[in-house]
Amino acid sequence: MAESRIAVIGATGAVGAVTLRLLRERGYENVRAFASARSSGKTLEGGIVVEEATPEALAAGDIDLALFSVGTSASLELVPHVVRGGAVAIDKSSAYRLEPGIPLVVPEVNGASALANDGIVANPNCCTIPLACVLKPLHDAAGLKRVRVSTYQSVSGAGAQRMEQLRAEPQEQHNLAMDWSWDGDETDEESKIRAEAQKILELPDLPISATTVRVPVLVGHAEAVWVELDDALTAAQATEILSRAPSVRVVDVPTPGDAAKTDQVLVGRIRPDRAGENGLVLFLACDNLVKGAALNAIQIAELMLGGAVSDTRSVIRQSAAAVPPVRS
Ligand code: 2RA
Repeated sequence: MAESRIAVIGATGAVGAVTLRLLRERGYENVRAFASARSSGKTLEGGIVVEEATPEALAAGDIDLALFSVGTSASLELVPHVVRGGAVAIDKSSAYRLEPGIPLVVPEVNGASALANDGIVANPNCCTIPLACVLKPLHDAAGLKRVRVSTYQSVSGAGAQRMEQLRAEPQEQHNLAMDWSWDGDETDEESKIRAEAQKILELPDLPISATTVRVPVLVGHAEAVWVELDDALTAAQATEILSRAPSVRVVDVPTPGDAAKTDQVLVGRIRPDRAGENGLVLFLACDNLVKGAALNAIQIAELMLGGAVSDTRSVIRQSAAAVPPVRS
């Protein structure tokens, strides 16, 4: 596993830096860092020198797994080139998440789907990942009928620069924000959470309504979640189910501060929803840079490295010509 040739693209961003740290901690040695021309030549922690992420460099054929944490337009431009070079791309942007035939993967929920890829696996939104980890075991136990979610998202979700801005900002100026693009009368973050959760859970008709809010917290996204179930579950039963769920830890009061730098989704405040039938309310918190982004990508990579990397790569070679077209 350690000899696999791994590239981190977007290495100088908030998620890229965490990806490199986690790869180092997990013993990967053959790791390269790519970023824009502006950061090329910079030496990062661990002594890795940043290379420029050009189409030619990525297509050179000396990368097995490419972990992308760049914006959507950069992913659309660069991912096809690394795939052309024979690598599997695990992409954190929203470029490919909802493309039919491209797996959108939370390993604890639908990990097997990662192996059926044509060279691209999409890494979900940082709110969708913890939500899916919590919804899946509840669905398996009692059937999900309806989900409502309200998020409290830290500024690190908007990038390293926004973290610096928050650090420099006078406390009196701290405020909430809804700093996403509009998708009709929702933010695109709200519509992403719905569409991605439906795809990952393979429940295309599950009604999901989200309200997304940015809060003046550096790291860690939190979510209040209201679920309506087909069959009744008591809060105690739900607690028991969630305490056995992979990557989930039940605590009394989940907070971003407690979730920061941990690998798990913290879930708590599990109680009946007094406003609904067969309803439960819960609160979760997760490090959006770790399980919400970098760790989830590495876990997807490890599914391939531990499973069928040779099968996967042969699928890639056969289908290199079928890489989705670059959208402008
Ligand atoms: C956010 N979901 O927190 C995004 C991460 N890019 O805004």
